[in-house]
Amino acid sequence: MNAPASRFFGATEPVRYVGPESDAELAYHWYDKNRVIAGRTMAEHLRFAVCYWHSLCWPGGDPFGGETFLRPWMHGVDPMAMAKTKADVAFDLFRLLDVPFFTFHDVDAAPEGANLTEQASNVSAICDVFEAKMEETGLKLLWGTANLFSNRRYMAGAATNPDPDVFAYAAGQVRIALEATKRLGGANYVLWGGREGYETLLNTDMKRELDQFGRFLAMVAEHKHKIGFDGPLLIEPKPREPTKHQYDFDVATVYGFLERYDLLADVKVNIEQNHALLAGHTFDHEVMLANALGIFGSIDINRGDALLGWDTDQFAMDVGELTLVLHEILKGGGFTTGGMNFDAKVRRQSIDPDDLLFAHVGSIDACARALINASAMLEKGTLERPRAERYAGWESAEGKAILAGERSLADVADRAIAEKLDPKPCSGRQERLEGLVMRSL
Ligand code: XLS
Ligand code: NI
Ligand code: NI
Repeated sequence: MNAPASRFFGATEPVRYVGPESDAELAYHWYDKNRVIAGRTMAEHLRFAVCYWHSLCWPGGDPFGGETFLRPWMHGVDPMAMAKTKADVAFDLFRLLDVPFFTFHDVDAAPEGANLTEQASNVSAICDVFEAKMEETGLKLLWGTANLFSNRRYMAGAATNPDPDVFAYAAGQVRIALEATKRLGGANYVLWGGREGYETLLNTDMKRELDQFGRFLAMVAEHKHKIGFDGPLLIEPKPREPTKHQYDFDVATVYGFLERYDLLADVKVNIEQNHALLAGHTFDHEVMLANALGIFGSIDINRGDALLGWDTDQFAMDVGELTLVLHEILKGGGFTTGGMNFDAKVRRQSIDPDDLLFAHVGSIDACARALINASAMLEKGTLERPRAERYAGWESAEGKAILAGERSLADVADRAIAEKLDPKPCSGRQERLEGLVMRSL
């Protein structure tokens, strides 16, 4: 079983930190995992995870053409043997990248069962394999999840399906995946509702579907407590694709949903860059809002393409964007159970095995540079000082009294009259702030 893994990648030694001056190509120039920044090592801050699905399961197809990668473990006759070979290659990838975590869907890792009994036994067999490899390497699971969107039974949704039997099948799959995540010591459990939405309102009862979705999540939360899984459940907002409209549209929508169905104690969000863009937001907008609402959990790190309107899941390389995101994450106290999961895939022409290594290494370095920048910005107060100045009035006794509920509308209005208030507008200083950020990169 080990032979194919060691032969898949050209590189044999784990990628190492060489410093920014070095010309070595397959090396970390910024990610120095043991370097301490603001009290934590870079590895502890960034908590990188490699995902199974895009890196090990995606064949390189697009709507106009099929497989380009021809991964050896995807071409065989015995699905369990193929899954084991895939696990060998996966753990070799994790070793070469020297990252602390991985993530997977049930069906990425194990052959999909023809029924739930077979599903449970396949997942359990792969958990045996993972358990041994995790023990041997010290690798950890950032999160597990169930794929409730690829199989045709889920074409009209999983929890939001018009058929309660599909809801039940989804419950069965989530129970297996949640228990596997607990068994492997996973830090979180993710639910991305890829088909929890609609294609047309003509056949849709939205109120009913939302109630089903709320009930499903409440059942997952109940089960999480029942089995003693400590990590949070994470919903991954995305506005559309594959459906025309998904109920977990963006952070704001998810917050309203969690509040309505009384799920705020158990559920947070896993925010993804490309999903933020599809929702018409920036990545840092979604992180800032999740922090403001107290539901920030984790990050799926990738990027979209300015000219393509879908979830292209490219490797994130934009240090400027990542700096602003890490600035918000650090400001909120950093990751607790969450981390940065590479929900990203190489382009379909990147057919060399080592392209997978270069992709992760480049993006890891981009995140590391962003962390260094963001931490320095926070320390200097690059954005925090002007922000504090901008809102200084609210720190006055009167400002605080208004917010504390000690003034009525009439009180406030009367003061405006009595003091003949004539507030002077002040500059928003956008370009000045943009210059400060640019100089921090
Ligand atoms: C799809 C999602 C998916 C989730 C896990 O767009 O990003 O990959 O992260 O189901
Ligand atoms: Ni994702
Ligand atoms: Ni996505």
